[in-house]
Amino acid sequence: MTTEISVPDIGDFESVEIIEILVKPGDTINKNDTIVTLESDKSSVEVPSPFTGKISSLKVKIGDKVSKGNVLALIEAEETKPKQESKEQKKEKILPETEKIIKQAEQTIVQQSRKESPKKVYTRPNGSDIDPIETKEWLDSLDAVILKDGSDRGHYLLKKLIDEAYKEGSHRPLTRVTPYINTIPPEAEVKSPGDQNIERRIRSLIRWNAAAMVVKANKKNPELGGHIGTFASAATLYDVGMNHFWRGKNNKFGGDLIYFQGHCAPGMYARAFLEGRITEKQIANFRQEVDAQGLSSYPHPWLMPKFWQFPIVSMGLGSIMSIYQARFTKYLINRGLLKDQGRKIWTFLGDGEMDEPESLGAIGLASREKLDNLIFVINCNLQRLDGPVRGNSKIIQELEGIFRGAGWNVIKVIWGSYWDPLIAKDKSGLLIRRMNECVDGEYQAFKAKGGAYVRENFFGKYPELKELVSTMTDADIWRLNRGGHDPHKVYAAYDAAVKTKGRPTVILAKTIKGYGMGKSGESINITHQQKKLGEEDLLYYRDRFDIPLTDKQVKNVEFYKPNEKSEEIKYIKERRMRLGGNLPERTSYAKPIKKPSKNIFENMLKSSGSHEMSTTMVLVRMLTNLLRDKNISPKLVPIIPDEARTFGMEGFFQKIGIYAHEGQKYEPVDSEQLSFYREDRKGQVLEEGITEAGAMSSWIAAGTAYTNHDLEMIPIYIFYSMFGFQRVMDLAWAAGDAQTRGFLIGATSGRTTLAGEGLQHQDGHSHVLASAIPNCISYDPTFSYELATIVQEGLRKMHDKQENIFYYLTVMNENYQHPQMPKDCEKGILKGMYLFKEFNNRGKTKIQLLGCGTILREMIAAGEILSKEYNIDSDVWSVTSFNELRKDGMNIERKNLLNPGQKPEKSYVEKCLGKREGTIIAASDYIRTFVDQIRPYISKSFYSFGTDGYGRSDGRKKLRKFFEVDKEHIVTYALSVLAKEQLISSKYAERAMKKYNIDKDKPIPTVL
Ligand SMILES: Cc1ncc(C[n+]2csc(CCOP(=O)(O)OP(=O)(O)O)c2C)c(N)n1
Ligand SMILES: [Mg+2]
Repeated sequence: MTTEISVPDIGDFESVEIIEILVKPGDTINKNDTIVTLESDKSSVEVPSPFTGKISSLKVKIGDKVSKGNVLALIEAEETKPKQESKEQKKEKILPETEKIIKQAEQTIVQQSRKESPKKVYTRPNGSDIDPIETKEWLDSLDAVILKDGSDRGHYLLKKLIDEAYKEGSHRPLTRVTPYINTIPPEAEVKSPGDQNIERRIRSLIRWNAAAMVVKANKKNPELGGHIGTFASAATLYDVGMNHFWRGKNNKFGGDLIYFQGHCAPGMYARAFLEGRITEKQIANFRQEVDAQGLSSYPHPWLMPKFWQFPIVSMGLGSIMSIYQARFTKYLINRGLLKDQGRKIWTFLGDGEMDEPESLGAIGLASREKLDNLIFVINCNLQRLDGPVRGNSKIIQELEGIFRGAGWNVIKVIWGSYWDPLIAKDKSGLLIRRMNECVDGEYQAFKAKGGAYVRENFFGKYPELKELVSTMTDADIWRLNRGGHDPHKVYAAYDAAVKTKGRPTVILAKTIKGYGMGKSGESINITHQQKKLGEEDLLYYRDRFDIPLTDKQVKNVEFYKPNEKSEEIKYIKERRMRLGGNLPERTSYAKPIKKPSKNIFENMLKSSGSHEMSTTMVLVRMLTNLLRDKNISPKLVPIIPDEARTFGMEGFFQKIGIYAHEGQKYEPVDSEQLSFYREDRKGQVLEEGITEAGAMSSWIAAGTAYTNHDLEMIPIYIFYSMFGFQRVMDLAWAAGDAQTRGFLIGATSGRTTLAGEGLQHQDGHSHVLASAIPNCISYDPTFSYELATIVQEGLRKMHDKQENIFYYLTVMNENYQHPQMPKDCEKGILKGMYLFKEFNNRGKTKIQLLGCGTILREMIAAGEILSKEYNIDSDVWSVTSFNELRKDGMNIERKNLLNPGQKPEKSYVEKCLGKREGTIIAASDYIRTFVDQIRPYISKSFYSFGTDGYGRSDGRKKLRKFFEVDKEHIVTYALSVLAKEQLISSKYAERAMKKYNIDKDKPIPTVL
C-alpha cells in the first residue's frame, strides 16, 4: 500500500530547510530509519520513517523548506499503523493506575471527613514524660513484637504509628537520627573470617612504615611535609577492605574502584611496600618525585600512572566524582556495553571534608538513581586541620540525618567491641543518654586526656554510670575502643554495605585522629599537621604497635618488612590473590575505537554557500553524522546540563534517548513532537540537569572508562562557556591528572558573541583558564572546516594514538556563511594558525591581521576596508589556537636558550610571520592576555585587542564597538599603528575616528 511520509510535529518551527536526504527511490528501509535531516538556525533534527517498506518516490530536494504536514516521500509500506492508535493504547495503560491513585486518595478524604475531630492533648513543651506507666506499656508491647516477629516488624509498626499521628495532626517530623550507638547490634554482626592476630600485626607494620616515611622525608628536608595522623586514624578501615572486600581487576573481573582519601596515601604505599609492589628506595623517597624515584604526595595518576586511579586530594571532589562514577557504571551496564559483575565503588572521605559543597551536593542523585554499587566510608575522627569538625555537636549524627534524609542506607560504627558488655548492662538507657548528650569537643578531649579523665568526666556525670565502670581500671576505661578501630565492627559494617540493595550506603566510622601517636599527636588539635615525631614519640609508637625494631633502628627511622616467607607477608599476598589482584593499580586493556570514515566530515569542508549557520550547528551536524558511524556511535556520550535546546541538540532526545535508569514512567507532555523528551533505560544522552560539577564528573567518568572499565568512550560535554572552567576548574585540573580523554565544548562563547545575556554570561577568559592545564588542547575555530579538522584530529590522537589529552573547543551561536576549506591549511589549523586571505597589490603599506572565533570575521572585513578605502594591504591569519602557538613558542625558545651555540630554531609563529611585511594586529573575543601569549615569540611590533572588562547585554554590533573589536575599531587602530610606525600620516586615523564615531574620551572598558 502506498503511503505518504510527511513532516511530523517538529515543535516550534515553520519552514525549515532540508539539508540532507538519506534515501532514494527504490531503497528498502526500516521503520525509524532517517529520511531527511532538517535544520533551522537553532536546531537540527532527523526525520525518521514511521513505516517499513520501499521508497517509491521523493517529494522534496535538498534546500527545500518544509513545515509540519508537508509530504517528504511516498513509501510502499509493509504495514501502516496510524501513530495515534498506539498513543491511545499507551494512554489506556496509564489511566487505570492513575485512577487507582485518585480513588485511594478520595477514599482517604472521605474517611477523614467522616471522623469526628478528637479532643487533642498537646505534649508539654519540655518533652517530659507525662505518663511513665503508659510509656512502659508501649515499650513492652514493642519489645514483645520484636521478640516475636523481629525488628523489621517493629519498624513497620512504628512507621504506621508515625503516619497515623501525622494524619491526626502531629506536625513533628519523623526524626532521621537514631541514638548515638552502632546501627548494627552485636548479635547481628557478621564475623570476619580473618586471622585477627596476623591482621593486627600487618596493620601495625603498615602503620609504622606509613609514619616512618613521613618522618624520614622530613628529617631529610623539612620542606617536604606529609600527614601521619589521618592514616593513623583510618588504618583499620583500609585494612579490613584490603584483606576481605575489595576485589582487584583481572582478566575475568573489572575490579572494585576505590577512591582513597588523598592524604592517606602513605598508608597505601606502606601496604604496597609489604606486598612487594613498591621498593624501600621508593618509600624512602616519599614526596621526592623530581628524580623519578620517589612517591607522589597524594594520589596522582599523572605522576604514578600504573598505581593511582583517582586523583582526589582536593576535598570534596572524591565524593562527587565517585557518585558519578557509580552512576556511569550503571549507565554502561544499562546500555549493554558492560557486564554487570556487581562491582562496587568505595569512597573514603574525611568528616571535615563533608563541609565542601561538592561532598554533599550530589548525594541526592546517588539515592535517586538507586546506586547500590556505591559505598561511602566517612572517617569521623571528629577533627579537621585546625580543630574539631563540630565541637558543639556531633558530626556523625548530623551526617546521619543528612544522608538518611537523602535516602541512603546509613551504618554508624561508633563503639568498639569493648563497649558491648557495658551497653548490654545499661538497662535504664542512661549510658546511651550520656553518649547522646556528649558533644564532639568532649569526645576529642576524652581520647587526649586518658582513662581517669574519662571516668570522671564521662561516666562520672551520673553515679549509676560511675558504678557501671567501678570494677574497671583507668587502663581498662582507656581501652574502650571506637568502632572505626575495631576490625570486627568494621567488617560487619562492610559486609552489610556490600549486601545492601537498591540504595547507596554510607558508613560513618568513629575514630581517633592520630591513633597511637600518644602525647605528640593523639586526638589533639595539632594532630593533622604533625609530621615530625621525636625519638621518644617514635619509641612510644613502636611499643604501642609492637614493631620488632631496636632502639637504634627506631632512631634511624628504619622501615620494617618481614621476610618473604613470614606469616605476615604470605598472608597479605594471599589475601590479595584471593581478591583477584592488586589495589590500587591502574591499567588499560581497552580496544581503540576505529577512526571514523572521512566522509563523515566531508560536508563540513565545503562552502555553506549562501546558507548561514553557527559553529554550534556545525558541531551538531557533525555529531549527527558521527552517530551514523557504527564504530563511533555507541561510544559517544553527549553530556548536556539542561541546555540541549539552547544548543539545538534536542534532536538527540528522540534519536538516542536520554538515559534514565527507570525508563520513562510517564507520557511526556511533548510526546506528539518529533524531538519529544524521550527518557530510556538504554538512553545515551546524559541530561544532567543544572549541575556543572556533576556533568564534569560524568565527563571524567566517561573519559577515564578506558582504564576504569577497559572501554574507550568519547564524552562530549557541552556547556555555556562561561560556566565551564570558571565554575569547575578544580575538576578540570583533576581530569587532566586522571588522564581523561574527551571533548569539552564551550558553547555560546566569546564576550561579544553571546549578545544579550550580559555580565555573568559573557565569557572572555575560558581559553586563558584552559591554557593552564598542560594536557588540555584548546581551539577557538571560526569556520566549519576548521572545527571538522580539529575534531577529526582529536579522535585520531585520543583514540588511534591513545594520547592522554583532552580538547576544549569553543563554538558560537552567531550565524554566518562558511567558506570552502582553503588548500593546504590542515597542518596550520592544528598547529594554531594559517594564512586565510591576502589583500595584495593595492598599496605599498602592509599589515598583518590575526583573529580567531567570530572576531576573525571582523579582521577579514577590516582587511577589506583597509584595502579598498586606504590602499593598505594585509595578510589575514586565522589563529585557531593562541594557546597551542604559545606552547610551541615556549618550547622553541627554551630549546634555543639551552643550545646557545647552535643556529636558533624558529617558533611556528615566527615561521608564519617572520618574513611577512608589516606590524601585527591581533584580536579575539577574549581578554588580551589570551592573544598576548604569542607576543614573546615574534620579532615584530605587536598590538593586541580584546574584550577586557565586564560584559553587558546588548546586540553584537554594539558590544563589539564597546569592546573595540569591531571592524571599524580594527581599521582605526590599524591606521593609528601605521602612523605610529611612521608609515602613513596620522590624519587617516583621526578621520576614521570621526567617520566611525569613535569617542576618544570613552574610558577603557575595564573600568566601566
Ligand atoms: C579543597 C581543599 N581545601 C583544603 C585542603 C587542605 N586540607 C587537607 S587535609 C585537610 C583537613 C581534612 O580534615 P578531614 O576531612 O576531617 O580529614 P582527616 O584528615 O581528619 O581524616 C585540609 C583542610 C584540601 N586538601 N583541599
Ligand atoms: Mg577528620
